Amino acid sequence: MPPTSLAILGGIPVFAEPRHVGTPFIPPRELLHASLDDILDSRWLTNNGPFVCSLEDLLAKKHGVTHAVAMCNATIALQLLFRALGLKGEIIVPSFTFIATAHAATWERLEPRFVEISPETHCIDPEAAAAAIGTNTAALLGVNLWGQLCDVERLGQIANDAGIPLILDSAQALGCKTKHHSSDQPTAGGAVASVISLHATKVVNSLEGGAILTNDEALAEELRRLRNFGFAGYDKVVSLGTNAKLNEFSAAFAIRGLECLDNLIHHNRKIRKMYQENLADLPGVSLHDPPTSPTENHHYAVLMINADCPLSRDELMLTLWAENVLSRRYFYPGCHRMEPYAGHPATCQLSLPVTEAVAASVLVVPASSAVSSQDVVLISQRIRQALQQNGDVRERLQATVSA
Ligand code: T4K
Repeated sequence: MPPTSLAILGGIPVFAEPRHVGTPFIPPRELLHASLDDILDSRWLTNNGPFVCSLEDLLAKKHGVTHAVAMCNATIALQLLFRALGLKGEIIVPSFTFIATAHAATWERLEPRFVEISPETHCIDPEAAAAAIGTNTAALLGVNLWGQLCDVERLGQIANDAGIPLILDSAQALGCKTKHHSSDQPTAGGAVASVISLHATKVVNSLEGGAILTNDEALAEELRRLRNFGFAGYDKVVSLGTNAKLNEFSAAFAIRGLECLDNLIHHNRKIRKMYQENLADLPGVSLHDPPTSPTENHHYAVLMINADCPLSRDELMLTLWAENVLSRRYFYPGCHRMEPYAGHPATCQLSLPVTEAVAASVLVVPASSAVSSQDVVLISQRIRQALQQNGDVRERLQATVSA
């Protein structure tokens, strides 16, 4: 059957309901209901309850570390980690990341020093990080973007040589493995700790949530105190803590999700492969698939739209939005181009050409458990059609802008 007209040109959107990049995974409802009954029966709702403890055990085993400290979200987890490590001064971070990475540091009065990424992986460029280390550098923060690991081995060497800790923002990287280990090891490369997110949009979620993974027992103990007002016993407060606890239902939700993780990753891999095959012959469109990335959670399907594409990245995005395909230009325009960093004297003149080029080319398309093979076929068809009818599409978009 010939495809119907593009929605931007007056046709009917290919989907009646929006298709998102990260629609949450909902574990089997009967299992969630059973967990909820257990929680209600026990009347233990939060404060390090049995589900939180089980989740921590599962996450620690899954990632090959001795401690997982559950938190209310990954942003606060990063903040508490910086605080527990007593960091002061600058922290080296890639600019191409979700803004929470930089904001968490700034909330803790650290100054993010933004550095370049590798164009192949989109993760922090280790040599750029090494070049940025100075006397005021407190830590090196690698971000495991798109569910893949950054070059943790090289970053670990650099941090070690400089005598500073390597920290990993693994918010997107739950379940990822290094090429050197058969078990999951996000703290590889000597990282002192790694922070995962369990936000609704992640491969497995706890509605809101996160966890810090570490092999450092003293650090884990301090993090447990910091997330609970600084309590070290019933009446004993030993430090300036806050409330960063995860509740029991969130923990149960994540446990049920983790039971499905292998299937989810299998599904994600299939979806990404389908995008790759369906879009292979289109000019200027490719799936980001770095060769250095042996195992991932494949949670994001990231298209690179370059100058050979008959439509710009933004034109293609708007065309897809009209189809109810809510593709995203993560992490445009880069943290250094967002406030408060863009207006900050230390950052306002900063030029990061690779970051800016990547941020101008990335288009993340719907993937994850809520996207079916048939969805990928339809989305790919619409992309193909949009490129074929690029003249009409551009004309319509320009008319919309000037109206
Ligand atoms: N570091 C990195 C590298 C990160 O990527 C993130 C988070 C963090 C740190 C901080 O972790 P958390 O503190 O959040 O634990 C989303 C997520 O909100 C954010 O967690 C994630 N990274 C980021 C990459 O994406 P937005 O604002 O772009 O999208 P959002 O939340 O509006 O959701 C995306 C789509 O999913 C929506 O368009 C609708 C759909 N959706 C969303 C929610 C929340 C649903 O269908 N149901 C839902 O419940 O940030």
